[in-house]
Amino acid sequence: MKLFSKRTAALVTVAGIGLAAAASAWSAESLQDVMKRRGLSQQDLLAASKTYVPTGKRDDFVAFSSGGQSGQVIVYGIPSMRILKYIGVFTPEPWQGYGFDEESKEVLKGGRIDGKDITWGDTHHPALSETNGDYDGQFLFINDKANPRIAVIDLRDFETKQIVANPIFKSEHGGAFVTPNTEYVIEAVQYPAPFAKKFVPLERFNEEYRGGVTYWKFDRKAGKIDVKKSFTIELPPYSQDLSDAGKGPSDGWSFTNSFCSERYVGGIEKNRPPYEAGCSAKDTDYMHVINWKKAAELVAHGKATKVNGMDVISMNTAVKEGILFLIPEPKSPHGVDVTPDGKLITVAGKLDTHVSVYSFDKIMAAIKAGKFEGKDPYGIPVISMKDTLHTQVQLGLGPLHTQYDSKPCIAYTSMYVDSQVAKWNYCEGKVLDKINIHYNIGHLMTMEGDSAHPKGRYLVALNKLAIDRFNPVGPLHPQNHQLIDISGDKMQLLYDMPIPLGEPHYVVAINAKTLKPGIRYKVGTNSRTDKPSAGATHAGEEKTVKKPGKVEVFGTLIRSHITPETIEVTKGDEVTIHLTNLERAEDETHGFTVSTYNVHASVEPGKTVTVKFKADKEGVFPYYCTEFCSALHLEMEGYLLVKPKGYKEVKVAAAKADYTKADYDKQLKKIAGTQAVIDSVVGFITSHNYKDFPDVVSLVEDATDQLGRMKESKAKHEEAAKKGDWQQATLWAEQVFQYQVKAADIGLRAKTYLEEHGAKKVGK
Ligand code: K7E
Ligand code: CUA
Repeated sequence: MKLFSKRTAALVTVAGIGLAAAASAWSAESLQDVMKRRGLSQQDLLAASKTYVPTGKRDDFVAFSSGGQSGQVIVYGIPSMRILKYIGVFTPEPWQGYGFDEESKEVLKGGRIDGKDITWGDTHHPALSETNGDYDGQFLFINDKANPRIAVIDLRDFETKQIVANPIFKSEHGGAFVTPNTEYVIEAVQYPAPFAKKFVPLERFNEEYRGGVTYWKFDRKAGKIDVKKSFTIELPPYSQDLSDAGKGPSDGWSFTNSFCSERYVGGIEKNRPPYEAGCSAKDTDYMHVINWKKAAELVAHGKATKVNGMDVISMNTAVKEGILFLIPEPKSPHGVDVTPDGKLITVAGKLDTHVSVYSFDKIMAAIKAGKFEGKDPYGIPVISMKDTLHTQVQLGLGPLHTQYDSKPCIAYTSMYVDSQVAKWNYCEGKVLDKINIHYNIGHLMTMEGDSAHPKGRYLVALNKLAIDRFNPVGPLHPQNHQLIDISGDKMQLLYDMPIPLGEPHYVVAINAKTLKPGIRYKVGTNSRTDKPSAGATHAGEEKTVKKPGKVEVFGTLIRSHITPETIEVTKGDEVTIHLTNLERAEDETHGFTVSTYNVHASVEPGKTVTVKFKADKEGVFPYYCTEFCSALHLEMEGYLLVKPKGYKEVKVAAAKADYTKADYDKQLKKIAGTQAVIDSVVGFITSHNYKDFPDVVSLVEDATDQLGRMKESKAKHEEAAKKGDWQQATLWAEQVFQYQVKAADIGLRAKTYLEEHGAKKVGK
């Protein structure tokens, strides 16, 4: 009873004071006043209204950005640019317990290279899974450039499920890119190196250093990359760069850029001109054109050789079988982007002012006719640029990447040196508009802009430098993602978003409605494998199993209680604690830590998590829930007692508090009062059409569950009262009250929801 009168009173007071104080400032200040006070223009206001998402409303698109060197993925909404989540991928992420619980440690183990943990990642290119060339919202892939790895994230729970390390590459850049039905995830080498794990002198660069493209087979059903069915095509030691898969008419083919096809080896220490000079000497590099469908067949027919366990198709075989071709492309290209209809391929040369648009039909015609201008030093046929070009358009300085609009023939290209985005028409080869970027744009991204059906509307510029855009925070600046409205003829800059996690190379955005993430796991799920956890524990089945040198706890978490409340072990024991979150309620996550043992877990509703450590120091170690989950969150606690070896139990009289019948009676009054409030809330809910609101239905289930737990405690306090044990009676009565509080809390949330969503009274 107290609780509610207090709460309601507090609400009234807060609102009252707020209104009184704000009345003058709030109601008297007009939009014009605010504009004047804050120095805002009409243009600013327009931009603000295009990005503002009112409380309770959601964004239209969800973006997945690489988190750069953090090894994470940043999730944010568009147009609000509100950050929604950081997903731990290649590196530990404490909040989510990623890299702290045993389940996620297993995932990170997949990213070990030569047996060593790598605790950072140079994440570059996120890619969403596709069905028929369109984003299907099921999976996200991302690569690590420095340590050639690819990660798989399941978008049902936004968790990383798998990391695979490339066994033959020493670095990679062009990943992750998917084929139109996510048959493969493409990963290309950046810096050529010997495939074998051995020393080869730089003097043998041309002969023994190699580039390549790996096609990682994705098993959609398993939600995992199938390493055994993956393969690599050996390529010349040109620095392969980005890739894109063909779609529609070009499905089955993929395109990979390169730079430094000069095969230049620097070494100013030996008086040789530096890499950057030697690697950009020629006017052209090569685009690799690969028939991956046929390559997969060749592998199936045993035409590949195993290198470090990976199936590799040699250049010789690739040439002989007609699956590999080269086309010159302008100087040091960066992006290669297939148009939504799959007919054209746009390449931007960093050191050329043009974008070059190649025609897939023309490429195929040249191949069919056997019309080549020559061969490269490795015998790969070279198709001439002029035989395959659809058009070239002069855009400006430092063109890098291209994305497409929902409007036909419209493309956007980033220009690093000019710090601009160019809007142009690739069918007619015309520049339409340019906008300034702050500063030095790298990638750019339109909504679903590399899919078969781009959604247009917004463009995000990913800028390499922010310089003067934000409040200074020292020499290391935030990164700047700029949101641009592309719905009209002229591009309009809407918003600067500082990203405090660098360097976010690339981002993909999907229609928010396509994503269907869950809100809870089936009770007892190991979220990383998607299978029932061996540590899964249901209510009432909690136990501690002791074996020599080992203690294994099967525990549960539910507001506001950790079972067990005491864990007793002996110094030197290996302690394994499985925790199952029994909550069904949305957003009722519990955390778990044991003081000073570097243990942390995040246990979302239904999940089972395992932490493991050696109790190598004796003492008393509180453990507790690390998420503010309920009014009694702080009381969600327990003790790990690590006893010295050979410790003899001594009987210590338990401290006894004094309770009287009066205390017990007070409790009963409190319970009765609270029950009255619960009844009124229940009355409100059941007199409305709450069943039409799934969110409320799950709240009601949760509240009923809490009330159901009351029975046992009630029986206990009544039993104790009969015996005149007022301590037991008073405390078990308190427990009943705690269940009431939780039920009431949920009930009130449901009531508020119904009021805010216009629930209707049902027939009486
Ligand atoms: Cu995608 Cu430089 Cu890694 Cu372009 S990259 S900017
Ligand atoms: Cu559970 Cu705090």
